[in-house]
Amino acid sequence: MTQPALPRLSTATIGQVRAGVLLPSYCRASLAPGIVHLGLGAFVRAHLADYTEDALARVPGAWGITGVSLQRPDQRDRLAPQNGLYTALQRDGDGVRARIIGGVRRLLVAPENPARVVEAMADPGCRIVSLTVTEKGYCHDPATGRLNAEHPDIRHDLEHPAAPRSAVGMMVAALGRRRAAGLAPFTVLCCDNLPHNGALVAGLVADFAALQGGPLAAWIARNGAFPATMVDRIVPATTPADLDAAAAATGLWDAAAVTHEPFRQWIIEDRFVDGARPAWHEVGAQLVGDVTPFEHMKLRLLNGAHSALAYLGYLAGHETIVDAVGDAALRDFVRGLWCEEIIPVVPAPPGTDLAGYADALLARFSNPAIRHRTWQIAMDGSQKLPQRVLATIRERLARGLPIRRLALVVAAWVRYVGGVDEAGQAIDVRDPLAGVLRAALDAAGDDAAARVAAVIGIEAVFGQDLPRDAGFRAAVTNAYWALLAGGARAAVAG
Ligand code: CS2
Repeated sequence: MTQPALPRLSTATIGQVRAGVLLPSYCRASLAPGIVHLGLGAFVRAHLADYTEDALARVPGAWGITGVSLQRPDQRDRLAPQNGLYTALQRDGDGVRARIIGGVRRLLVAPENPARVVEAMADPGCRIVSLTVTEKGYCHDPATGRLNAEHPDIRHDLEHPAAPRSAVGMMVAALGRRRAAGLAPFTVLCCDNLPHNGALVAGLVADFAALQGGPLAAWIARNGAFPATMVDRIVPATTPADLDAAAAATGLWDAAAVTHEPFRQWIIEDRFVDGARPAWHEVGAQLVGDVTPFEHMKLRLLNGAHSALAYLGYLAGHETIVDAVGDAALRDFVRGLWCEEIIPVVPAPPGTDLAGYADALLARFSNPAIRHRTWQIAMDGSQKLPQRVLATIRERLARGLPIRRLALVVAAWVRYVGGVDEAGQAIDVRDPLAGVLRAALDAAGDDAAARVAAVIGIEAVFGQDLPRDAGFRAAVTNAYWALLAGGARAAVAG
């Protein structure tokens, strides 16, 4: 996976890049930081940073990005020798387009020096703190959306407010510094796939500040801005083959390249402190008054189907989403899930035809150049299912409508977190509630109905309503039996 024969991408070598590769078209050397981004994974590098690159080319401004890794130094270690530069490789069946992105100007690793992260956010030049820390990074209870005050990182941060570990703790520490310095707050721009993500993060920040006591919570409520967003682009974890493809496209070795599909979408609630933001609206992002219909469409159709294909596809032996939708049984199942169970209870955003949206999703999932692993999407199901699948189930139950396919998705998750696949192989289950799930399943023993009841009884995921709903329990139990009896391929056809 190394290309020792090629020079490594950096400011010194960028001039050697192959013709046709897109390059930063603004003055990078004088780009001052205006955004602190928490969670420097592949997604933000192919989404917010890509839009910002376009915005800077259109309207210059102090919108450089300080990228913060909240856990490991890996991204910084890949990007720092490249002066923050990296390749975004857009791929589909028709070919490859390479772009070098230059917006990341500074790199920090929070555990190495949390005070520097707080300082970067407290700096007057910082106008936006954006986040892609994944669902579990918010330390909240997924069923209620409230701060989990017992979360070890939150407990730590309440005891050590000057050296926070959690994103929420860091933002509150920095907002406190800004208030003390007489500065306006920064806008908090959540770019994770969470329901009402702006209000959710506002609530977590408020909960945390209230636990600390003092006037900060009220100051944030009065002056802060937490716009909701809907973010969309399929960006799988980078593989060694992707790095080779990026090197082949640019002629430079890049340890931090990302691969993404051509499609991108960004809907942002137009609510920023002092209106300060890059010209994202001029480069395709839609600034709107209400993100909710877009968010419901995306979380329930795209992410809901992704999770369905992740669990059912993994159990059926498919490594990637493109493999799973290449299997006619699963493809038909997902079509049925959209048309029969999801679309009828999701209001269409203005100007959108949901059937067309679903067709476009199937085409995106079928992109042969994007190998998005079912195992990657299957991660953290306890944090994902509520907004992706359970919200639609609640809508249907309230209207007395059947939930056969949706219940099968929940049953596939129960089967998946059981930790053994249909071939008898162990599954590497990654989930912040893995211990809780394991204990529930161990206590239930081998009885299928007891295993389903144990998992769907976890209130942090299923709330108080669903565990008590006899119709829900029966539908998931029946689906689980079908999975045990004939496997995932037969169950989806049933
Ligand atoms: C995926 C998302 O990993 C997952 O859970 O469903 O990352 C998905 O690819 C993006 O939300 C697409 O915008």
